[in-house]
Amino acid sequence: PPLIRREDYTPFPWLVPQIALEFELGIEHTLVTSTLTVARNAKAQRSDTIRLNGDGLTALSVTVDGEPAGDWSMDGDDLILPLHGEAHAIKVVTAIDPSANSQLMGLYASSGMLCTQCEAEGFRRITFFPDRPDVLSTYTVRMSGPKAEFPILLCNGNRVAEGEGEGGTHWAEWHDPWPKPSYLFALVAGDLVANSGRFTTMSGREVELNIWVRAEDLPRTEHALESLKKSMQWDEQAFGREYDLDLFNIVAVSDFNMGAMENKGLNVFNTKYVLADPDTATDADFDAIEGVIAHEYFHNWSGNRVTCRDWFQLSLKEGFTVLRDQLFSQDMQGEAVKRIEDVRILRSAQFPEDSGPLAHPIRPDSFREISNFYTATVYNKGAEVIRMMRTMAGPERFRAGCDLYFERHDGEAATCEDFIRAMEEGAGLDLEQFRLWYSQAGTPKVTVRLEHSGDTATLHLSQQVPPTPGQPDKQAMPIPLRIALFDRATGKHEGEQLVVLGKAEDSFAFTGFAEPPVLSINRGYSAPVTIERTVPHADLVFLAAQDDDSFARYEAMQELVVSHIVAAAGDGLDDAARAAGRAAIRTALAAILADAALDDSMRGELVMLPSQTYLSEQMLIADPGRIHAEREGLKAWLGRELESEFVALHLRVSEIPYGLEQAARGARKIKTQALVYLAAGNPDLAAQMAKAQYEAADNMTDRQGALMVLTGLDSAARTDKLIDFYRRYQGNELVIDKWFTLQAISLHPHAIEHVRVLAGHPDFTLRNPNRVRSLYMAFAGNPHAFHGESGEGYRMIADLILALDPINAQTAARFVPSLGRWRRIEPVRAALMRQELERIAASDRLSRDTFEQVTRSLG
Ligand code: HT7
Ligand code: ZN
Repeated sequence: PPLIRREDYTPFPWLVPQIALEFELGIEHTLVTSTLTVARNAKAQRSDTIRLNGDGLTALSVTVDGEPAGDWSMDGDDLILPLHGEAHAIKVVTAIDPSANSQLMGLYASSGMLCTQCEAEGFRRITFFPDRPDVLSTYTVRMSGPKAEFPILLCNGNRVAEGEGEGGTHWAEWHDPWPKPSYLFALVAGDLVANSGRFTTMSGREVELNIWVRAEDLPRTEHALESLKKSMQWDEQAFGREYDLDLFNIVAVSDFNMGAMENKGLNVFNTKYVLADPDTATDADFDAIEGVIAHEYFHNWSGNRVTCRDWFQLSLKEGFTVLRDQLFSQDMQGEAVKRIEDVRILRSAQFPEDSGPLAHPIRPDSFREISNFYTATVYNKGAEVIRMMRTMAGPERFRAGCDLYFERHDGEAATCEDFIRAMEEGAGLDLEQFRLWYSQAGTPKVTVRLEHSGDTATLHLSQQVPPTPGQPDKQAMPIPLRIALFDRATGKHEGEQLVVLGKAEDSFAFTGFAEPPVLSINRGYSAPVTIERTVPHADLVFLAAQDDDSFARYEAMQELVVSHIVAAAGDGLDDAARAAGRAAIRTALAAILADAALDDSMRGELVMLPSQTYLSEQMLIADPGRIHAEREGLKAWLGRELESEFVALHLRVSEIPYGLEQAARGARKIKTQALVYLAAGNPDLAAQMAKAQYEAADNMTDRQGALMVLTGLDSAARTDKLIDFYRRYQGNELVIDKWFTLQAISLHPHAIEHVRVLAGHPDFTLRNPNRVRSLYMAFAGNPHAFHGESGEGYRMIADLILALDPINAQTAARFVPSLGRWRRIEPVRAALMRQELERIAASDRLSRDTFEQVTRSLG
């Protein structure tokens, strides 16, 4: 497959101002007639041919200006048509079989309905078209089909006409007034019902809102509808962005490659991000639904009204929209906890990407398959980069920059550079050097030393941006660090400051400190970097107990644990050092458990041990077995040391009745955390308590939490409750996904055998991405099972990739990074991982998706 380079971008020689599409719908046979109005693009180089992208299509007929075209040809999958005039009408007919589309890109069938996924390059699986985001057209769509099978016919924009046809068919015509690229096209036909609502926009437009689902799912749609209303309201108030159609439809489908899709006026969602009620969805599910609904809604401006010029600019819409959804969720769910959760995701998903063979800048320079670049780097690091601009400018000036960007580029296909320029002008920032954040990959490491002499504290900072594939040498980047210097005696500081480290090394002096202060740095996680410093345990215990920045408090606790486990799993610790490290962690944890001023939700964050992935990231070469043993050993020791505190905590929060308010949600979170420590320290006691929690549960958060703990233990209640859970929820796809996941992530020593058996379960199928992820993605993230010494875990994932690739290449390729980390793993396991990658690479029928990921991982 060819390498596509950012620097090779050229505008398309033809404009396509209008497209009329006609669909004669059938699950196995759909006929598509597409009529394009094309005109020469004065801003591009003249060409006397037009390239219409296709993917697996056959043209049944091609006409130009009403005459059959005899001179078209195929170049690979693309249709090439000679065109000599200034403007033409091109008509192409194609036939497709949605039921055979297991890739879930283009038009496909899911549970008896038809739906589309066109981003990034799915439209070319429906009809021949210049399938690139800088070709914007106005769409008119007519669809017809059997009414009994497809009573509901939906498309982008507004329905302008409908009627009955012959032989039990009906039809509808839709028009979208907003020009859009083909990736935002959507069509849905099926037997659906809606939970409907209304929203009045700030200028008084009445918008009809619909959440479309299968009839049996209707009772679980209220939260999605409310989330949509909140998102619409928030975008008006926080960004001044108003909705621009009279209708906003969301459709939930069970078979979906990603979370959701922002098609203009017709968002298509994975059911996982729509359906919720307390019995079937956890608090985390409720929050994720609110966040994803917001994300897709916010795309209406950051993505749809202003779209991307080419796919290298993906972070322009994704990074920005993730930041917008994070700010929204901070406002809805609480700023401190949400920030910690977002940083945890960044560290566990993006940091490994940035330090491995698949590292790429947030604006990549080249790709073979764009689907491989919907990554945590483009999304989450992209959001962090824009967040840094906000931190440097302050919220008001940042808003002015956003306003200018939307105003200047409305209706255009823009670039990251356009965004940066709007920020420079609108927010008054100099971003010359900051542009490096768009072009350099790798997580910068900032080394910190605080020196004290006389009444001056001097902060010495240096930065190092590590080499990444294709980028051996890096330049220093501007790194905004929010800091505070605490007086040890009073526990107070004189105000937070922002220092921007713009050079390889720099020093910053602060006066008025008779005694050495305690440094709190990168508060709120103001820059996506790692901080390296030698700091006494006592300072970290101090910050964990009393930093007034919640994130910094969490960070101090993490640093305390990370430094201990990394030392223990690396060179090893002597008894005295181990005892001192553990004692410091115990002191800090006990203070957190005892702190009556803390809300339980924040307590739940503070007591969470760093993940194995994050711990591995801290080591040049990681031994997963040793890290796992040290982490579990520490957890068990803390569970025993603080057993009575955890039992008392569990008892206290168990008294709080189910509710959606913060206090009750916090109670549910810390309840299971307490069980997790107890399960490590005193498994018999924890098994009893988890069983009781499961039996008393009147909501999924408590029930799933209890079952998660039980699944990791060898107790009689384990099998009992797993059977009960399955029976209780049999037929509910999303909850059965949880059942698969709980067993795949389990700490049980036989987890790998359980996964093997579950792969043969009648409910398991490779055709549903949620089900595949629920078993195998969960397993690949289970360190002790996946990294088992025999290499069986690696074999299992390689087998999965090979089996899934022909069915769903996008989903298969997403499993490759778990094996691609081999260079950072101890040599015996590394050889086994590499061997599996080579076995995959040896297949001669790999998809472009998997081929690219495997080659990069081995390269
Ligand atoms: N913009 C959407 C991306 C997406 C996607 C990409 C590739 C293949 C399938 C897909 N489904 C959705 C989702 C988003 O970021 O909002
Ligand atoms: Zn998005």
